[in-house]
Amino acid sequence: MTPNSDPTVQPVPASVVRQVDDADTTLHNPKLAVISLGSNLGNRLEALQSAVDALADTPGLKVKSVSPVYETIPWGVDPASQPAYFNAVVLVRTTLPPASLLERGQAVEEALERVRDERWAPRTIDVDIVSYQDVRSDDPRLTLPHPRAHQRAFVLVPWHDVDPGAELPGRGTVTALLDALGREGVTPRPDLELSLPD
Ligand code: PH2
Ligand code: MG
Ligand code: MG
Repeated sequence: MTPNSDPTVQPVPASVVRQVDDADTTLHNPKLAVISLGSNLGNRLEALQSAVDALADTPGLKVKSVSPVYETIPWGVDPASQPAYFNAVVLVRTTLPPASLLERGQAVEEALERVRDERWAPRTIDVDIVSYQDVRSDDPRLTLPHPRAHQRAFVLVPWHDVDPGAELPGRGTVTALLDALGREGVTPRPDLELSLPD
């Protein structure tokens, strides 16, 4: 007997189906994570957008906001030795635990043909977890929050744009960190924009 030939089984109205679909994509008790994106090889804007799109396409994750794009001087290396970066920050809500979010970020890097070279070598894309809710962890595979985020204007400036009241767990407010650090080497690129997939 097919389900429809059973007189006790009523067809489900389309409006209810839609509600169920919506419910399926609504995350239960999601955590807020802050992700930094960087690129200084190839088509930098395209790489950042592809990373945003891939993150948005992750089950159990919703992209909440995407920051403006900044052109930034390479940090931690001789700035003359590398092309300038494009950086942005993405806020996400996710039910993925930190380790799974890290794995997803690495999968996105691999999909965008990131070559793992020496430390801080130029890269097509870098996907870093800056913070995950208020979690603090010194697990060497994933230190939370990111151990250098407080020193990096290329992280703090775009983060402040999308969440002016943000706090870096254990380090204070992003506003105070930015006041101490300054915005040197971080130039807005209002001519460029990342889109938030719907
Ligand atoms: N990432 C690094 C090292 N230095 N400098 C800038 N401006 N932007 C980055 O994303 C960046 C960096 C290591 O991941
Ligand atoms: Mg990095
Ligand atoms: Mg990284």
